[in-house]
Amino acid sequence: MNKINAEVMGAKRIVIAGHIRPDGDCIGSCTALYLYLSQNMEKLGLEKVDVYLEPFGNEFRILAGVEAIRHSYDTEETYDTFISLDCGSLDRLGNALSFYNKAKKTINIDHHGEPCGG
Ligand SMILES: [Mn+2]
Repeated sequence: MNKINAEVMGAKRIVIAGHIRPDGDCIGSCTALYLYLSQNMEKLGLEKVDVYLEPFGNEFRILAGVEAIRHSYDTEETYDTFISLDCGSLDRLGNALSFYNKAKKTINIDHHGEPCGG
């Protein structure tokens, strides 16, 4: 978490996104980071934190924080810092690519060694 704190230093508006057709590790990692950041906004100096993913099955609704996930992409919105989780390549960001393109800083946290389908 110290690494995360250092990386988001100076960020005001953060958007979190994962890969298209999100699966459990994508949804779980996005909600975990969202919960951490949104619960420490004052400490981290943040003004806004949003998380976007494509729609997913109800079986994932048991995960903490899923209610915060936005499915309707407001592409007019801009964020200074973009964080992608569980997404090995830009072509798997889907509609979140517009946030990536407009962000001043982009951070990728992923367990895939190279772009793949997991
Ligand atoms: Mn995945």
